[in-house]
Amino acid sequence: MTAVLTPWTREEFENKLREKGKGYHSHHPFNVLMYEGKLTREQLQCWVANRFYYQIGIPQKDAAIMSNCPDREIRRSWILRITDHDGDDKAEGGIEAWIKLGEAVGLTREDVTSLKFVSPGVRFAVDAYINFARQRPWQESVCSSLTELFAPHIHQQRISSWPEMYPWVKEEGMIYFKKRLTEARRDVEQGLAVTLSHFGKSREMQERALEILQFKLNVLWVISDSIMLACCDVSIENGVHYLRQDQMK
Ligand code: AHQ
Repeated sequence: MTAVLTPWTREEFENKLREKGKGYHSHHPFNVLMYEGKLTREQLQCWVANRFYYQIGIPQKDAAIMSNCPDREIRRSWILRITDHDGDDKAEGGIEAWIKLGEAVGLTREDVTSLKFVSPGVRFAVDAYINFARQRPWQESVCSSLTELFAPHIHQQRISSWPEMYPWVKEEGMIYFKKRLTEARRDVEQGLAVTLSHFGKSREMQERALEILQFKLNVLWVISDSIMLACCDVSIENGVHYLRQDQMK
């Protein structure tokens, strides 16, 4: 007979979720190189062009969650995430801000919006995230968005390190990261409340929540793996990465 495990308290459960931050993509070697100022102009362009595919996937993912969610109260607040990215008649939105980031690092609007630089691995990982949201119960998709527990830190890292490490990036490129600092915190408040109550009912459900969060951490990690492969030659000599010139201008 399998032992029935007692559920963690709400606080223990939240701590277990937060402990998964050690697998967040801020620890990925590519993001460490970025933070240390070791990326070339072309490698930063490669990252921006590839990450655009994730950015345009977010509102589709959130619309999938909305379509699966019968709870009007949840939908009333979740819909903000879509306009945060798509914009509305008052604000241009995060997708436009990301295109501006592309122009700030020296790409053209077409370089970004054409998706011509997006690697197969990035497409695969982002599509897996959107399909997860389409197929799984909406509470599971809410839980998967909780990688944003760790996002304010990585946005702040960029805001504070890029001007010094990449002084050639135009100031307006930082608008996106500044915007996400407040939006991510608001998102997490709602996501955490749903996750802690829905998955807090049994130890089995709590373990499922950790599994879901690990899936999304894997999505972000594979995005960085694919970007690193796309813009750095894998033949690393004495720790130096070489860029394949055919990929970027
Ligand atoms: O710009 C990001 C964003 O809008 C979101 C929404 C949220 C989700 O619903 O999964 N996650 C997320 C993230 C964004 N930026 C990433 C980054 O490193 O710039 C971090 C990412 C996340 O932590 O999931």
